[in-house]
Amino acid sequence: MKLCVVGLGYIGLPTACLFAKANLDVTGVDLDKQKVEKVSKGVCPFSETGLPELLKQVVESKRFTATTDVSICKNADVIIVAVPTPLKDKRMDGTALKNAVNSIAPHLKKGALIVIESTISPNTTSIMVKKLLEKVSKLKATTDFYLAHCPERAFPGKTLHEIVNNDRVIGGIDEKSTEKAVEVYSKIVKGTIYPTNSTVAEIAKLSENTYRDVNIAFANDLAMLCEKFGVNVFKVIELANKHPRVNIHLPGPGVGGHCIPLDPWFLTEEFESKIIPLSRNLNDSMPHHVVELLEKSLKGEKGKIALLGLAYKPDVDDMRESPAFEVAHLLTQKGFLITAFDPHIESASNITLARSAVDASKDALAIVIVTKHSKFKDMNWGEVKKVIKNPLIIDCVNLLEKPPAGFRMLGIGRGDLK
Ligand code: SAJ
Repeated sequence: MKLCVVGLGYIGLPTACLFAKANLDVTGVDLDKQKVEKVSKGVCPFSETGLPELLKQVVESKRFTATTDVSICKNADVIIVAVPTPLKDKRMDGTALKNAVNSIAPHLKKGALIVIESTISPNTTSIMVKKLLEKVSKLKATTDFYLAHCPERAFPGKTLHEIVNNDRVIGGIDEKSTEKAVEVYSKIVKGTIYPTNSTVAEIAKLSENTYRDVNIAFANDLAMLCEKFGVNVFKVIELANKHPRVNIHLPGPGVGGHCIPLDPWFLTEEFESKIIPLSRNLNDSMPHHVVELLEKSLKGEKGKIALLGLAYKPDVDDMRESPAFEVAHLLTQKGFLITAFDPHIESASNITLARSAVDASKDALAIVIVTKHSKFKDMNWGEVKKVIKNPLIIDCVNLLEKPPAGFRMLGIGRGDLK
């Protein structure tokens, strides 16, 4: 079985390698020449647990090759599309998806199966993609080719493990398409595969991330309530979650990443949701709350602020949509000077980086902890105390139970701290 994966990113590349490992003949296609050259030599273009070794293995065994030439799809029995679907004006930007589908369609061979893995708005598969494929290929969906949506659930840092072991929802535009897609994914997925139609699959995927965003918004709301009532929200959540059917999420400085801040908006394109915009806007307001906490303690004094953490979540080097940048932007607007330190990040555009937390804290008026990196847990606060100008910590991620010796501390949801 010949398989093409169009889009060799965080999802496409691991997926291609897993199919090659299952002994399919796999060709990866990407617009990025550099990336194709690197991948063709078995060099992984980004960090992901286990992927560099697997890529090397499948390139050496000649099960996987990469090219920029999409006409290679003419031989493919299966074509998987895993290209970005970013957000634009609170709607899905389908440009890359349309371009990918348009480039594949002229080479579509009869009987081929096309699978869209990208996260997409409801009905994208059965309307936009289907129409485009039929128009350009002159072939007819369900009689000449098969089409399905197979959303991914890969947690960055554990992508390979999750692609293989997580349950999977697969939705075709018709029964045959669903059947074909289930047959293909059974070659790499050990989790249970749940067949459905493409619209259910699209909405199920978006609902997973929207569920998370709405629950994070509730946690953030609860955090501000606990600040008012002078209690520790993390204690409240810990105890509430002792209930067998309660799973309150955690508050934070905002919601980052390339999925959670985007996917909920895909659901509101054609539907007037009440809770989705409310939750999105509440989560996006959290950087303002961080600044409020800081200004309350500094009483008008201006100067340098040390930002600890730039990544959007703990122990990754991914900064996409990270709330740390919104916090830095708001503080800069208010006349503060920002120096950041993140142990997982060497360079970041338009922000001054320090080589250590102590360096960042030199002469600082406060330290704002924005990412709960494990490496921050064994911080040498004695060293920080020696160089900081004003020993104040704003803990946005519940890194510290109580302030280190000689420091004052405030935190999101930490109404117990004065
Ligand atoms: N966050 C909170 N409070 C929480 C959990 C997370 O503030 O209780 C914040 C994080 O700090 C981060 C953001 O939300 O800034 C997103 O974090 P995340 O843990 O949801 O991570 P993602 O976006 O990397 O992964 C999500 C996952 N979706 C679900 O857990 C439902 C993952 O399984 C998906 O595969 C991924 O989105 C995706 O690709 O859709």
